[in-house]
Amino acid sequence: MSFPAGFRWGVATSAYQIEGAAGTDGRGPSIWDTFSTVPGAVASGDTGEVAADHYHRWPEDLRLMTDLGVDAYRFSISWSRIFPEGRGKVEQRGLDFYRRLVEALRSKDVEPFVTLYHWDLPQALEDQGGWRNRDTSGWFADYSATVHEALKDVVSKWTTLNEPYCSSMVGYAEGRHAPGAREGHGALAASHHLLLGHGLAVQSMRANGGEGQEFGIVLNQSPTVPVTDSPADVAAAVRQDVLLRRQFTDPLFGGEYPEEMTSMYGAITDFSFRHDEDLSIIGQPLDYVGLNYYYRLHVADAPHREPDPAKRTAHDIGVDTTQLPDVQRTGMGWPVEPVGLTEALTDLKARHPHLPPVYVTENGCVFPDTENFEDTDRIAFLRDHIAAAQAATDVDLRGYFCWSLLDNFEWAHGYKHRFGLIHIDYRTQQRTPRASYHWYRDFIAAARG
Ligand code: GBH
Repeated sequence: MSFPAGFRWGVATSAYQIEGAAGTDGRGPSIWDTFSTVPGAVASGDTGEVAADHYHRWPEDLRLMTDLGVDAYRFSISWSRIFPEGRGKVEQRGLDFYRRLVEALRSKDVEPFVTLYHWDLPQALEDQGGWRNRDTSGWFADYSATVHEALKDVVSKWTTLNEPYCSSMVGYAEGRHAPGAREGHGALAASHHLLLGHGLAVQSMRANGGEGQEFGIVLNQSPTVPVTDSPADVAAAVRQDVLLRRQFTDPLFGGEYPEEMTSMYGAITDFSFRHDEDLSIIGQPLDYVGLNYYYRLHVADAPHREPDPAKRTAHDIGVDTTQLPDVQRTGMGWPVEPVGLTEALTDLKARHPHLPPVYVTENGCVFPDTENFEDTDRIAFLRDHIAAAQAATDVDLRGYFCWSLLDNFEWAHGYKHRFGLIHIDYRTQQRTPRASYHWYRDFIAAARG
């Protein structure tokens, strides 16, 4: 395989999943601190309170990254370390932590790719309605501008949101993520306010100047495949695609929301949270887009059996997403289909010919054997997916980030599923590179030639 000069090879993490130190240096609680203590919300009652203790052990983690040979590291900033109350008083110790990390990365020629929001809203803002509240968009822009001002001399790649689909639909409609709500209208409003917050944040950071600054967003992109070519299944696939992908990509890159949204949520038809001026803010040009790929969705029509509109959520669109093709599955139950990564990349480019440059900002897996140090299934997975990314030849692909550097807090699954190239012993916090770590190191070295 050959890759263009300057192609970035990286690893990715996120704040709540690895940092721990939940009460340290003035950090305020986030919705994940709250949610993970709700009985039954997270497997085994796990929380991110300690996680991989990266807040204290980052120098060792940086050493492991340097030995791995990556030239880019994607991580997220914890909003509630910077603003413990979400807004108002700034916590300087939070900014100092990220400055130390970023300066150390730079000194090792690892470029920081900062994500400003990876699902951990300050609890104080959730108490004021969270992403249902339009004001949260502005507070996110204020927070982003504060971090940008503090780090713009050492950071040039700024991602606003990680997977807004998960923040709104998994958090406010399905209720499987924080804040654990099951709503219709509220979840759709959350989606819109996340997009608006993205646009306002990019505006305020751009206005803040700085050299070589680039702004983007990261989206999860599961291609949708109807299980038969019946009109009902095909229509179900369209609804699913609108929900997961086009609800975000159409306004971001096409300047408008999908027409289908006005009818596909049944009784949920009030979109008055969309103001006329919002689309131009949401759709302003970006410098890059990050794409996360894990699996394709195989879907069938599932006519509503529950007609009570009061019980509808924004996730309930008459689609069965539990259909599985006859292929290998990961430890998460996700089908292994590298071709889906080629499709995700080419679909996005086909729908939006003026798409900015693209990074694969997350790709990775767990398997029953990935608890082990000899994680051969993961090696095959990564190799095949990197090849699939490269096969999307019409896309201006600039880099690939493996999820994840370390084993970490896998949200509602707690610590059970281990996505790391590096194993963590959670009793001792000992780090041990797996076979996949050594494989990725050799692969990167060979790809650079
Ligand atoms: C990514 O999301 C996340 O950005 C990252 O933080 C995460 O660790 C990684 O995936 C691996 O999962 O509660 O079982 O119903 C990928 C898309 C969407 C996959 C939400 C998990 C909920 C799983 N994710 N989905 S479950």
